Amino acid sequence: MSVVGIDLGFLNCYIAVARSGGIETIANEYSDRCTPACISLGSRTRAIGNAAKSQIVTNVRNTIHGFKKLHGRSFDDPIVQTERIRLPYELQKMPNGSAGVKVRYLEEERPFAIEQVTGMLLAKLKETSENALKKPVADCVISIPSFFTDAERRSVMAAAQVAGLNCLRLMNETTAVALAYGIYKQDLPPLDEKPRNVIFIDMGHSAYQVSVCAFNKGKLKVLATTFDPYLGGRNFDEALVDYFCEEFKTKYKINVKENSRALLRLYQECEKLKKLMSANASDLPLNIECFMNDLDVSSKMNRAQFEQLCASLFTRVEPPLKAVMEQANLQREDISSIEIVGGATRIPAVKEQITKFFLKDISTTLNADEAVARGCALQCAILSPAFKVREFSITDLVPYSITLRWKTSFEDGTGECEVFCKNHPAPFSKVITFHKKEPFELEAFYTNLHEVPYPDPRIGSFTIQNVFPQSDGDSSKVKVKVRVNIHGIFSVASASVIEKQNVEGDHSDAAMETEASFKNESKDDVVCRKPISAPSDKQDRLNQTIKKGKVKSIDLPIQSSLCRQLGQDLLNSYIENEGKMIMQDKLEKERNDAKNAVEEYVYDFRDKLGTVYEKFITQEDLNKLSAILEDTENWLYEEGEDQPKQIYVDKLQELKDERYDHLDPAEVEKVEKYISEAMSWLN
Ligand code: ATP
Ligand code: K
Ligand code: MG
Repeated sequence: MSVVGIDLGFLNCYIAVARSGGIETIANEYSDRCTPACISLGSRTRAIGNAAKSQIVTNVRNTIHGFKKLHGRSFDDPIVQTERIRLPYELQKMPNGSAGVKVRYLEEERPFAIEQVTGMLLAKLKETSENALKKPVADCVISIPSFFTDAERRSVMAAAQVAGLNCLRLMNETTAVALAYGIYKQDLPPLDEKPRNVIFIDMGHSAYQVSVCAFNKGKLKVLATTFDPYLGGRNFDEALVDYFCEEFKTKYKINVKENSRALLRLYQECEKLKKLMSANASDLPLNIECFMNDLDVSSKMNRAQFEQLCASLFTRVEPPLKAVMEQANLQREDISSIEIVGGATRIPAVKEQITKFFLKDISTTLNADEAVARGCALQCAILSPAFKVREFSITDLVPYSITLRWKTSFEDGTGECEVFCKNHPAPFSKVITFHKKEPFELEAFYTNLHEVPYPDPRIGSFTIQNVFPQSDGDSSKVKVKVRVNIHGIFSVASASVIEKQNVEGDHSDAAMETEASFKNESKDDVVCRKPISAPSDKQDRLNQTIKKGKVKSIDLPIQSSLCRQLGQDLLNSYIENEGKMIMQDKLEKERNDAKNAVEEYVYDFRDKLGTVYEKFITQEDLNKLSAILEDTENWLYEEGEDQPKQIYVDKLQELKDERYDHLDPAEVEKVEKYISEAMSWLN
């Protein structure tokens, strides 16, 4: 059992793990705790994370980044089309209509679905955590924005599967932060007292999220969440880029936007400048050498100018703050603390907007970069039976209200029922009772599309099968369980028919058909120590019969058709392909290592010939060996530049054999022993 939390950021990913009793954020092979959400495809191998980031400017069209918003969307989705304009690599419509990327990989033009792209990134993060924990990792908790719809959530779940991860929970980013804040707090009010209300604010690279949570001893409840899904650090970068592009047009007569490489460099420099301006209000320089047409460009900016330039962006900070207070029905004085995380909250003007609204100082006690990952790892620890952690109950919420619609047999009408209102506690199950004589279909959709940052209200349709009239011709009473699960995903989880054993039926049942009555079943799985598996169709198809006095309940099969759902076959092919690519990367790495070994041997041997071997080698042997080394070196740059691994392995062996052919093995051994002892002494 592994305990791993992953902050899957638009720009930056972080991993936290449970190790030696505590939660810690871990570093990758570059000793960096931040892994860039970036993948670079090459002719032989993939680079993921830091290695890929350095290729953004050099391998422009095959380096993928900024893809978090493509999940669960069709290629024609307006958001996908907006993102597409910004991206320096090509997007492509996949055969199922969803958005994918088109890049060159292994000397071939290749499409990758978004689940594959995020799958690659997650596989890298998995590997990093395996290296840190020194054991295989599967179980984890992954963060997502609280505003993600079902299609987006399911797409991230699929990506986790592609990476070989078992995601125990998709956790809303601000909820993860709330858990990281609350779990160690010793002074939370007792259960029977007024809770402590805390505001959590996360502004990352691509989005801005706010939530308000109520804390009591051992529990947290999310009261409301609000967001601007299109406001983040990148908008400020864009404002700077636009400004300098205009300036350079007149100053240098260059059109930066026509040159994707120059544009990417300008983005990088503007991001740096933006960060510097957070710490420094005076004029700061922007210098880029050999920018375009061998031209060096330079300019400057100060914080006041920046704030003026981004004035319209800063006005977007307040509305979600106002909305969250309204939704939770709270006043400023009800708020104990305001906690901010996410890189872009470091911008002074963003902080000012928040302080101005709450008339209160903001707290920066949480680690702005790592709190999301830490919260996810804590949640993973709570869910893991193998790990002992303080009991802490987390109640999240349903971000958008959900309605069910079905056909009624009367006047060709339709019935409708809002099953979850906005901000309803989640995870949660409810049972709705229908009176039906035949199989029926339930359509689930978002009630108020204008609240949802997604173009399609449909969630999915669910057909309740095997429904027949009672033996007396009456409608059957069908109980349908709907739920929003631990990932925040809606489903019709199960259905059963109540069969009357005696015939003295209630004849008014038929008249009730249009009305579905429902009851709240349970706030299920809020504190759970076992991973909850999503309800499988197989389970639903088990026609289990439970005899209960005079009635028996028979489970009914449900056929679900979810919007933008990845089919199992496609998912399997992605899983298989990821395995192949991992193998290809591994083979390529081994090949490279074998080649490097030859190169190193040549240098090391030459070095020793001139020093330690000199005393016991004849001039003739020395000349021969030097020639061999020179030949090998030349070979490495020419014919041997690009050979299969075995060729290098053989080459290395040849060199080793030559050494013993021309040198006294006993002497060589003595020298090697002496060197290794000296090295260990130095260490
Ligand atoms: P998202 O949450 O949207 O998925 P993310 O989690 O990858 O994105 P973060 O790592 O929280 O994003 O934040 C990255 C953003 O914060 C970048 O735009 C970066 O430039 C910005 N940022 C980081 N440090 C500073 C700073 N000192 N001043 C201004 N901006 C900063
Ligand atoms: K992040
Ligand atoms: Mg983030």
